[in-house]
Amino acid sequence: MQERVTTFGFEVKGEDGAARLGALTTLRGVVRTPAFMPVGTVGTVKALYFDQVKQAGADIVLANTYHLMLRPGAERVARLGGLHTFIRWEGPILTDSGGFQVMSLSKIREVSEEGVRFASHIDGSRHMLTPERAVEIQCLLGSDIQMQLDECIELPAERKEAERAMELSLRWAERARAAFAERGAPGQALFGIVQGGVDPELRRRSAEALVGMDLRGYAVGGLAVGEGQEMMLRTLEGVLPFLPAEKPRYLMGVGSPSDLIKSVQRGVDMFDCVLPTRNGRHGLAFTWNGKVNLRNAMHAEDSAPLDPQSSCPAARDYSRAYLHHLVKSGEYLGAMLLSWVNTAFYQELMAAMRTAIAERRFASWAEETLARLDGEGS
Ligand code: PRF
Repeated sequence: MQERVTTFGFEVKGEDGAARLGALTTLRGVVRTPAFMPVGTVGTVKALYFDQVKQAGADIVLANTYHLMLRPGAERVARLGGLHTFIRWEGPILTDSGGFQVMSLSKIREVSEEGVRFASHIDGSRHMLTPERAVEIQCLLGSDIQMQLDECIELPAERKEAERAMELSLRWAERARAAFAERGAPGQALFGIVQGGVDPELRRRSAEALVGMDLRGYAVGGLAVGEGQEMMLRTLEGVLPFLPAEKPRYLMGVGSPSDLIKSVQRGVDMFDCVLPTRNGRHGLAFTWNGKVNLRNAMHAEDSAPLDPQSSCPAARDYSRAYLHHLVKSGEYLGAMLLSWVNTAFYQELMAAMRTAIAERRFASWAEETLARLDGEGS
């Protein structure tokens, strides 16, 4: 009989330069890293069955505290057996804390020491999210990895403003840690989030303080918010040396294939992003030869598939002409097939990175792949 895993763990199994090959162990299964988490904001990876998400190779999905607390409500999900049962995904789930989504979705919001008060983008109802309530909601949902409540500011920002939000996020991390120590189930994990804008000194202070709290993993937040890839990578390079090698590192809300490759090369282990599914719904496909815009008339009579070598039936068996027709007609199936193509491509990309790290040829693989993907314009 297999031994039951009761604790959360992370193991670095191989390294190539700063890139790491690892395994994150949760109660609900092992996550191979570097990992890309498809985004299942409201409990669905849009336009896909979870069977497809699993078959594409995803070990873990992300869901959002903000959306689920508003609808259908965390207490209701708990009464229905928790999020895994409700959505029928048996693997690990990471939930974001809501701080970022309040900032990007709710037009009426007020940040105070206590937390963030906001009006729902759905019906205008008023809600309060505190670090403690964010932990409580994530416990009710039953996610395997929880994120602390943080404040992600818009860039560009004044240093003073970045410092205020970073320090507030640290005080919220401490409150989240205390709440999680009381409520968190064995086997669950709470991650801290490094903030501090693009200021290396603020980032270092944020990272060091969080590391002092001895959390299970560390995320880098506040990036990919308009600063550009070069600045994002420079900021990342300034943060990662202050994070412990033996803990997982998660870059939130990133990114394009080239963002992923360059961030893995710098030592990131986990990612999430709406790009593959959102682009899929908008008629854009990711392939090993770059991005393909299926709205383009050049595909109207092209009977070739997107990628005859792909592991994904949608990329391998359907003509570009048919995909073009579906997208032009605004058909649901167009969104479904392209979300599938892109979700599978992102997983193929992560698998290729893991192989390249294991075989210690990441640098040459990255150079070749980035040249090949260059058509994507990221
Ligand atoms: N904080 C949280 N979630 C996030 C971000 C953040 O800064 C980002 C920024 N790219 C995406 N998702 N909690």
